[in-house]
Amino acid sequence: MKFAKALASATILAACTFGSASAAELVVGFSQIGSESGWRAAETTLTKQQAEQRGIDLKFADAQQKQENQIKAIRSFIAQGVNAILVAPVVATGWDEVLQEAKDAEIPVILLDRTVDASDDLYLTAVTSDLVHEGNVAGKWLADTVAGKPCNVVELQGTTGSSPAIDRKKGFEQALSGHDNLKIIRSQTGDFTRTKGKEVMESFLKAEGGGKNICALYAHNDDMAVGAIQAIKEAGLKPGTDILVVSIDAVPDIFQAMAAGEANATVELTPNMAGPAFDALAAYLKDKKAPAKWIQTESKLYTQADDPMKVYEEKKGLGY
Ligand code: GZL
Repeated sequence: MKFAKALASATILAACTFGSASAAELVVGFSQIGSESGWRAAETTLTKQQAEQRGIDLKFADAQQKQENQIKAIRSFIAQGVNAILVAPVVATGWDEVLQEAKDAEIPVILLDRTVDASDDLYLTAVTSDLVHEGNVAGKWLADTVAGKPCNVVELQGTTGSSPAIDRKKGFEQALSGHDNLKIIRSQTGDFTRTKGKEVMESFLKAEGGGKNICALYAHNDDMAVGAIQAIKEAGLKPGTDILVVSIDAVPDIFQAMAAGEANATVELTPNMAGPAFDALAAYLKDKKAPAKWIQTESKLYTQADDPMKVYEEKKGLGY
């Protein structure tokens, strides 16, 4: 049965890959977390573009940041008999049962940009960056920048229980170990959003002498950093000089902040996770050869030295 189903999908795929108008389209369900950040919105835009270019009929479901909505969407995709399912899992736990249901229905699942604490035989592959490495790059940049001077750091964490929040924290702390001059004095989730990032930064500033006790902010994404920059300015301080700002994603707006001297560094995360995912799916449906369980995307450090306005212009068109 398995092979027959795969053969059917491969036939559909082969036809639509070669653009035969008569072939039914490959149907793929996409359970997206929501639109909590500029990066997330770009990932959605690019996934839809990639599907369109490949003649894939994409069934899109926005979970509004709720795992139960993602689980409902995956069950609906299974009931529709889609050929494959993409999931960007909002948190790392609680997926075993629904992923097993997809497996029992012989529908391959591909994880996008976040991982899950489940056996890897429950998904075809995961397309993500090395989230620990991203935190590491950010921490190393800060350690090199302060160069041994005492520096109290505040941290805006991503969504509680999500793999980026867990791993970016881990990588950052690894980079700080051995640098006793660097100390994380406050750490709290800003849920990857600008609004929450601003709110939590306001509370950090209030709690730390109006901010004079804070040397640097590490935010798990640029959107929280942009919100925090607003809070730092409203507290009468200069972000980027009074308080160094390092974050992750490399969305256009952080380059505008860098150009204004209000942010210092960001680690790039590509929003095009769907391209590698659809390529892996096509290969799998064609010859049943399972891809590696992890397709890793690049992480690149950008600082104020990298002509931020030029990068801003380049990125503006890429799905953001
Ligand atoms: C990381 C991704 C994160 C982005 C945020 O892989 O899941 O989710 O860094 C987004 O901008 O909210």
